[in-house]
Amino acid sequence: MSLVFACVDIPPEPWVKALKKELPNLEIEVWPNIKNPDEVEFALLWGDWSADLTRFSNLQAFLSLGAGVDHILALDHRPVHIPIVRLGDPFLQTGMIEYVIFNVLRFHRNFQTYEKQQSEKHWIEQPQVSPSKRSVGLMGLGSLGTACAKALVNLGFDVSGWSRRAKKIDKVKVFSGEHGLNQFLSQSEIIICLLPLTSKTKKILNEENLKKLPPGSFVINAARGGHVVENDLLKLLNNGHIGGAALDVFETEPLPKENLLWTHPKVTVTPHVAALVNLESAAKAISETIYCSRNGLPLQNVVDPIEGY
Ligand code: NDP
Ligand code: OXD
Repeated sequence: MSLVFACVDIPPEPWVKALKKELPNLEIEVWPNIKNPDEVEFALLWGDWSADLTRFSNLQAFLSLGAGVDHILALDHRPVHIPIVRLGDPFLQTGMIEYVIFNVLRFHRNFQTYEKQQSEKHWIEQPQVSPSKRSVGLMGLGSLGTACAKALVNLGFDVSGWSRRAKKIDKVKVFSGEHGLNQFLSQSEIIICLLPLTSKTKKILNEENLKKLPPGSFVINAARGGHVVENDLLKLLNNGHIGGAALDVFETEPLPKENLLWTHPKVTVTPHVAALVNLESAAKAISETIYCSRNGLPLQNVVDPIEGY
């Protein structure tokens, strides 16, 4: 029985080595060189991969090499009874907290303005607002959103969050459901998107919703490019309603050279690196899932295929 490694644009060798270290007896095949499709129990997937899934008659689980599973849910003719397991690696939280705090502080302390001033050799003091007077809103309060919300609370920010179901997080104002969205948006000066990409969250940051933010607000998207309608965002950046954006993910990745976001003075672009997957801890998490599956133990981080996350 084996695992097939099918992660687009990711060199397989280090992963094969790291997984073998955890599970020495695991047979690993690297896509597309599959000797025995009938032997494949686990498919470890990332990126825009496609295959005739009927070849894998003994598949036990789809494993994502990331926290997101939109790439797996999008597979043609995916057998719906086979569980999808997202990567539940605490290391992802560390990276995401760093990315979010860095960008929130950059907007909060006017570094976008200071960078412009430096390019023009202008010595102008900008006002300093107390973090308790700066409202920061997390769209998505799952494993990453909650970790970031707590880190922002610790820095003294006025933190709120929006999730599907109501929940309690100390010192965080939680809004939920579709009715909570308007209220959440209307009071968030910096929003951070950490939602999964599902049929309900796709294009959620469109002109209509972005206009609900207070004038001059900032947008941070570290979730998926499909959450933001890029042309709508550009329009609102250009008319000043949105004061700046930090974007880690895009409708098309890599971001095409001609995309206006690359050179927009109010946009910072990073190449989908907010929280990089760590080889060692991810290999441990994946191996644990394989161990549980093989031993009839309950799987953690299984995705609800109806909700899409
Ligand atoms: P989780 O599944 O743990 O959390 C998802 C959150 O979104 C939950 O709070 C959930 O609500 C909320 N949510 C889902 N659907 C809706 C909806 N329709 N309305 C309101 N809230 C909704 O995900 P993670 O925190 O682990 O990850 C979030 C995303 O971050 C990933 O899906 C991935 O796309 C992205 N990511 C990006 C990385 C990068 O490097 N740029 C790295 C890792 C992840 P509830 O709590 O009620 O269920
Ligand atoms: C993920 C990602 O989903 O890297 O883990 O985007």
